[in-house]
Amino acid sequence: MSQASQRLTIFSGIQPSGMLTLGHIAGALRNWVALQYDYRCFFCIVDLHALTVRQVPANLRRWTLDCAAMYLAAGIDPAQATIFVQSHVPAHAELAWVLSTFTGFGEASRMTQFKEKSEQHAHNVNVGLFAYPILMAADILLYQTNLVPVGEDQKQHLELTRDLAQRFNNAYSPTFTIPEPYIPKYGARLMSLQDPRKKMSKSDPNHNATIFLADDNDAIRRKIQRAVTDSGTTIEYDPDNRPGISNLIEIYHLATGDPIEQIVEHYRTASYATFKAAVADALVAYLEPVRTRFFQIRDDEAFLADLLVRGAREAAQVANRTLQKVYRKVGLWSPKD
Ligand code: ATP
Ligand code: LTN
Repeated sequence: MSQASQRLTIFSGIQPSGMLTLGHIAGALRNWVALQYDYRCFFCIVDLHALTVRQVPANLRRWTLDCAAMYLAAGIDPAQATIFVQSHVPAHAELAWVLSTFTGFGEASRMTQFKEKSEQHAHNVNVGLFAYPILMAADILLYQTNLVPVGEDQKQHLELTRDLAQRFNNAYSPTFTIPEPYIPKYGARLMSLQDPRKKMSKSDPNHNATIFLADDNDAIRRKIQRAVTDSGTTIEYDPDNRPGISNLIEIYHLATGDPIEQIVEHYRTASYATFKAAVADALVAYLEPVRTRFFQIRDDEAFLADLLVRGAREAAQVANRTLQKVYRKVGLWSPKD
């Protein structure tokens, strides 16, 4: 067996439903990059998931390529990892159908993301939004995934994925690897700069709430300077009681790699204005090279198309093997029977 095939597997994905944000680096991309040389990695652009919210077709197409370019700009090495678009590998939707027949209605109704998104999109609470975590389970289980690096909000979906895998394995015979979440200690939930009790999101209508990875230096500085904090006077890390300032400390940590304790020690008595200026400087220095690489890579659509076609081919080989096993176990007839 070659070394590559002995490595454990990682799967993760991001929806191409807007320009990616600092939250995606903090909760996902940074860890994908750190783990990519030790694992067999599949990094997916989950476009079918994005359909659960009504999309402008031209935007969805554009954001799909943006997303691929951003994976590379953030440091994913295409020689190591397989990068592909979910809808290019039909096995995802097919396994999701089978898994949906193993999912309880009540179980799916308890997903907090479904409850939140149904409130946000009250005019379009569609069945796809309800089935969203089942498609996510299919994404993960098709690749016999060991580890799923995600932000904190995805923990509950991972639990459902594990439950479904176990249920199927128990009903038939071992079929799926049971995946573990990989959630970072800091940056697992970067908060909105305008309302630090809410997650930073690419779809927030208030653009001042979110650092987009294509924001220029002026926009980054302006957004950090305007970030909502509290009326305290010390720089302390206390996410429950001081969420605004704690979020800025996490952003500083993300941008510099300095330990949280050291940052707090250094800035404890600084004014909020001084600390915000330091956060803005650090973030500009951190994001500028990512943005420059992004625009270079994004310019070459032929290269991106080639990468994604190859990625889908590689992914389909692995995915189809699992899907065929599942079809056989549940009793779907095939001419080979
Ligand atoms: P949106 O940003 O539009 O709310 P989303 O979070 O629902 O999107 P994706 O964009 O698909 O969904 O997120 C993909 C990955 O990025 C997930 O692992 C998620 O946990 C992580 N992520 C997204 N936003 C943040 C954030 N603010 N902090 C930490 N991780 C995040
Ligand atoms: N639901 C995730 C995106 C996602 C995902 C996945 C993440 C879809 N399929 C598989 C990890 C593994 C979200 O963050 N909204």
